[in-house]
Amino acid sequence: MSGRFITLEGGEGAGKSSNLEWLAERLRAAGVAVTVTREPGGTELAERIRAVLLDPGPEPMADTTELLLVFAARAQHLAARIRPALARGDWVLCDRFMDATWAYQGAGRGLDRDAIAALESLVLEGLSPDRTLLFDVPVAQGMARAGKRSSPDRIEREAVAFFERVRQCYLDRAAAEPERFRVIDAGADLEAVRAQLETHLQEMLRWR
Ligand code: Z5A
Repeated sequence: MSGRFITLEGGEGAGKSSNLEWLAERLRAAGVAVTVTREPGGTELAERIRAVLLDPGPEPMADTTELLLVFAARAQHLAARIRPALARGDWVLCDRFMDATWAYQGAGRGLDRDAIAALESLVLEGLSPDRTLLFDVPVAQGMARAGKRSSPDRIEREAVAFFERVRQCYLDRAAAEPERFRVIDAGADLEAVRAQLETHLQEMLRWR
């Protein structure tokens, strides 16, 4: 695969979506072919799985169902969108990926690590992002930002302690893989966040 795989991660209201298109435009301006996508979702079928995952619905979703749906959406996304884009040389910018599963289903829900690792191996077949930009924001600040929007989805309804575990897991993963992760102080204002992103962008452009 000749492309590059860049993922954006972080908790609620960290600013991933607000900066995804900005990052894509900066890369395009530098002459890079970019595919912008997200998880769960990114293809027509995977977006339908996303809708099921996030719908609060009348029936409580079992944690294992949630885990399998996340991976079902990811398998489709990899096959139909991510791998073809990487094969043609695109840089893929993806709003959330595998680290989110470790953070939300692993740390948040407390699901079995061996089960997650087995599914990761089955679905990813060794693929790993070249770079992960972790938008780190204190939970209360992120929730306050996200809370200004429409009604919360099924996962957004979780308690603060759940999101604290999610944040800590992300930070632990970043500390364990410093060559892949770049941590952004996402609690800063948008201008300051973009100044940090610009530094990381220039570093990535040196890959070419
Ligand atoms: N999920 C999972 O459980 N397991 C998995 O494996 C995967 C996902 C892949 C959907 O993700 C859910 O799927 C997610 C985890 C789960 N659920 N939760 N919770 P999503 O990415 O679609 O949902 P999200 O993380 O909740 O998105 P978000 O809250 O929109 O976060 P964001 O994209 O990082 O934030 P934003 O939309 O860019 O910004 C939020 C608001 O803050 C908005 O009004 C902005 O204008 C404002 N904002 C952004 N940056 C700033 C700064 N710097 N200053 C001030 N205000 C700002």
